[in-house]
Amino acid sequence: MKEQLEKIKEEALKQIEASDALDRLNEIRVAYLGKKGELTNVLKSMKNVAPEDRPKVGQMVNEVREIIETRLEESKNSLAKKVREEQMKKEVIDVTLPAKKQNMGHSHPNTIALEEVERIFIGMGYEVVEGPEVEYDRYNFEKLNIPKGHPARDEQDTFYINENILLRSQTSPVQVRTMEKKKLPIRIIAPGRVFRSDEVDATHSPSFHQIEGLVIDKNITFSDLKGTLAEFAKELFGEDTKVKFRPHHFPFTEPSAEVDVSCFKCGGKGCRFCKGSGWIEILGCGMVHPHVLEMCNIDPEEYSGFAFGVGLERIALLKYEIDDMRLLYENDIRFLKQF
Ligand code: 2NL
Repeated sequence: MKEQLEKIKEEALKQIEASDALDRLNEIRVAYLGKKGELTNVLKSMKNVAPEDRPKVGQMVNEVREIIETRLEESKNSLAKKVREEQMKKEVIDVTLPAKKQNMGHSHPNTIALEEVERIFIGMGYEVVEGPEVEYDRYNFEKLNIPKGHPARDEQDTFYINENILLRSQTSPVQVRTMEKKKLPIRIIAPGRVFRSDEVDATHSPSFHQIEGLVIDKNITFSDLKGTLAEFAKELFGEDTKVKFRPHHFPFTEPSAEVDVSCFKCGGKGCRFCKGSGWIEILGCGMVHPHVLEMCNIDPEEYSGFAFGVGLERIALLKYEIDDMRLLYENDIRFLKQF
């Protein structure tokens, strides 16, 4: 009996020694100490032991059980410690590793151009004003000297919501609203989305952006308009930029002009960029028509003013030498990344 117990003990300890997983230790516990385990079997066979030897054998079984239990516990603890250490090693964070590069976006070229234009006019004391994209016919046309039946309505062939409400074809209604509030003098720019029934091509879109400017005060003359736009052109395209005012017609200004800037690519000699002319058209402008002032409750005898309108996309295309307006709306990352 003694040898048998000794053998069980040796065998159990050997297995414990060799085991390298908590699961395995549990198996050993069941195999030796469990209900159907080896030690329990020994106890069950006590009936074959002489009664006077039984206490001694019982004690020996208990000793073996204790030794196996102790060794199991020790092994369990050291295995758990090893597992924990390995886990700690695996999960260690190397704070000296270079960080992942953040993929930062940036402003759209339209926005960069808009902020540039705003910066220039804010520098000259202008305020930036915004207004609704859905407008009354009255503000978009009537009060700008474009009554029903006027040919200028066809040119700006507009999206109507109903007879009196439409998607604005220019940001002038923002200026009309500002004039109506009657806080003079006025020095504002009105940037925003406008709508015209144009087919999409390299230079047209049914929705684009405009920046209009308006100045109303006493003694404002065409010289003020020329000086202001000359300064704007210099800031936007470079110190050497010249401006040229060509007579034009708009219903809401009188006199009216279109403004060309000297080509910033060739300096005016003529190149592919300016199609050989040395000049690039950038905006329309004029002195606010007296009738427009009257319709906005401003006395044209006392006040005068000038106004202008620039296409934002046109500025962005010129400044960044983009040859197709559609690229500005497609939002292809490969294109946008370049600005
Ligand atoms: C263009 C250039 C322009 C204006 C816009 C304006 C606004 C008011 C009164 C008078 Cl409230 N004028 N805006 C003036 C001249 C030109 O835009 O090519 N437009 C079709």
